[in-house]
Amino acid sequence: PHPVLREVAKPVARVDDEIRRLVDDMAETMYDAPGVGLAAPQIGVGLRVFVIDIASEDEPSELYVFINPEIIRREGMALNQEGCLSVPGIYENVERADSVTVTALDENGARFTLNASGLLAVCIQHEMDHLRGKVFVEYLSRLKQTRIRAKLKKRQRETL
Ligand code: GNR
Ligand code: NI
Repeated sequence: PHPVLREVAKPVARVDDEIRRLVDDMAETMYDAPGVGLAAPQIGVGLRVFVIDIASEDEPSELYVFINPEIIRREGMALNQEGCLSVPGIYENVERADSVTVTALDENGARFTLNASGLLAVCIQHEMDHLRGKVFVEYLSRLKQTRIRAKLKKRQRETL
């Protein structure tokens, strides 16, 4: 429920050492969680930055860094189960584009364009939502959202 998750992230003005430190910190946080993606607002930083690594445990890690990303193509529709590090333990189906093309800057400030489908496309859209202050549970019915809020509150009470 932290308000930073509802805020619209601001573009990065310059990809400098401070941004590279942020990216390192985010990658470490994502791997430690563990998660397959992490957006800057999830660690309280309101900038348009996210990292993704969808490699499975038996594969070498492959970190994608997205700075000031924009989705420039969406195609098809697919229903996928999603989770979120900011909504721990909740997994629900969300409908999204099946494949997307995204353009962004990498950690060196170089522009790249990527075609993505499958889990990578899901993650890119999930992280893009974090940058506009949206969390995946907002796609669910009011009833489900109310139940999820109650569940998280109950768990918080029990872990205090
Ligand atoms: O770790 C994560 N797993 C995941 C699974 C399905 C769809 C999206 C995700 S992203 C999530 C990490 C996260 O919360 N990123 O914002
Ligand atoms: Ni998330």
